[in-house]
Amino acid sequence: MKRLSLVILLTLTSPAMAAPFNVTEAWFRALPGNLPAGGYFEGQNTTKNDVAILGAQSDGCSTVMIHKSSNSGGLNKMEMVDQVQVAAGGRVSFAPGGYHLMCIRPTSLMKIGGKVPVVLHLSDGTRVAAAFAVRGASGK
Ligand SMILES: [Cu+2]
Repeated sequence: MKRLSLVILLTLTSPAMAAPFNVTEAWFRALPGNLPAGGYFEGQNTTKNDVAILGAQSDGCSTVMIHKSSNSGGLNKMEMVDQVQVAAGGRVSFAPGGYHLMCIRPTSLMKIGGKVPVVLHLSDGTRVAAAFAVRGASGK
């Protein structure tokens, strides 16, 4: 009986549950003029279910698309992606040279040194909000 109450106590005092989908190291690469800004982050699916990232929206962009960069035969190309699967307990990396958010026609919110809010749309209906730091062309 004593052991049981100890277990209950430990459960009650465990740290707050992590968000079902964690977004960290989020940033945009802002380019001069109205050029599209690439958005990068590390995502972690902490649930026991597979999910997919279906899209995103941001007040910092007229439109946000999901792109994937690749290099074949020395040729860099970029294509639109419908969704990005993230397995249960898995991670996904949006990084230069691979998956990225493409912020089309950035708004005046996209200022180097500032932050831009982004909402990711997941296949389970979840909306994940994250603040993306705005960096310059060098990624700094
Ligand atoms: Cu792109």
